Amino acid sequence: MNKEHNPFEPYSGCVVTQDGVFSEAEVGLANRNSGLLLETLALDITPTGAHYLLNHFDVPLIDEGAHSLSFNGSFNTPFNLTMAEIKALPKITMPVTLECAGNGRAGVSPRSYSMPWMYEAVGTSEWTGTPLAPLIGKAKPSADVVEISFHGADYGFDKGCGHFFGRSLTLAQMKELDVLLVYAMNDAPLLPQHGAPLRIVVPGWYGMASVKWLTEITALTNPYDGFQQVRTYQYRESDEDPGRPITTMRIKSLMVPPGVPDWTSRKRYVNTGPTELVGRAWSGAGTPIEKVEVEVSGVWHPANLENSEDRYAWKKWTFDWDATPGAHVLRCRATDAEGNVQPLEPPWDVAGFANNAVQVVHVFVE
Ligand SMILES: Nc1nc2c(c(=O)[nH]1)N[C@H]1C(S)=C(S)[C@@H](COP(=O)(O)O)O[C@H]1N2
Ligand SMILES: [Mo]
Repeated sequence: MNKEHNPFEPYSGCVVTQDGVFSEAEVGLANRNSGLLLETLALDITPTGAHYLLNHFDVPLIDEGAHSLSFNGSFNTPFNLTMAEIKALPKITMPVTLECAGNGRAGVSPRSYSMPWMYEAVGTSEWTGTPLAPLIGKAKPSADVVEISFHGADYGFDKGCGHFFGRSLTLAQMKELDVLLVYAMNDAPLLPQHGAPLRIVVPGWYGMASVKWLTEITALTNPYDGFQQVRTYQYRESDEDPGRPITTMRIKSLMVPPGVPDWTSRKRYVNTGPTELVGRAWSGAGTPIEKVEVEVSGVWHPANLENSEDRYAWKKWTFDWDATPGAHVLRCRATDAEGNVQPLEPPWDVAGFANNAVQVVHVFVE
């Protein structure tokens, strides 16, 4: 494959979308990039098969026995590690909530033409691996290094530009973040679609930072200019806006839709009487959740919030609802310890990134 050649040019710019009407290409993306089953929000840890997926290109099928990770670029003592060597390093397991920065895009109007997530691009897994910082320390970045970049084995095209998926973090961000080099998810080897045999997990950040199918870690003396770093994952007001990088997850909460669904509309049917509403709330950078509120047909009530020591995992909340007959609209809203609160309407972004507006669930009680 000639990687300089681009068969998809010229890139025609933005595609016009219609609210609530999804193109064949968008449905195709949604079929490949499955979402969390909202009923599994009742569980602390998302069953692996119900964890959302976001794969830009094709899933690389990598032979673990032949795979190695290279630390290269401006390191004073560069080296390679085989998977066996990585698995022999100090091992930790950490529950971390990952959310795609595109989560909620389908609710932003006008909708950006991309993966049309509604609420379900989030999940929490027990990630097992070894802390990355000691390995970066061992490779010794030279004095003029400003960023560390992470490269995936997956190659493809976006906006007429061919590239391997890659992301970077500054040295300062590396110090702040508990980045983990991960080879297992929920006590089992990583599945191909989640990055086998090796990925990173960047706790507290939106998912794009957690590079899968990791092949190389490079020390850079200039900021990384890879497509997935500079051409996308930027907050932008308009197409002309140069943008501001997307980093940590915004405060958000979701609920398990109560009762039973109507097959296609997903509207809910609930029996009259006591019903426990259950959900999760999470925030970026490990900022604690302060409170969760539930709105039932226009009135907000405080929910019970469970304590937990896991800084980077979502928190459980519950609310005892005495369901009265009729049609109701349920919403939930979280606030974090820094006073950030979920908006009632989607925040504007050209690409529909980081929509943390409250979830709306329609129920019919009888
Ligand atoms: N190499 C590579 N890494 C990647 C991606 C990708 O397409 N290629 N997608 C990113 C995005 S946008 C997200 S949200 C998470 C999703 O991780 P998951 O599919 O394991 O849930 O992986 C990130 N890492
Ligand atoms: Mo994502």
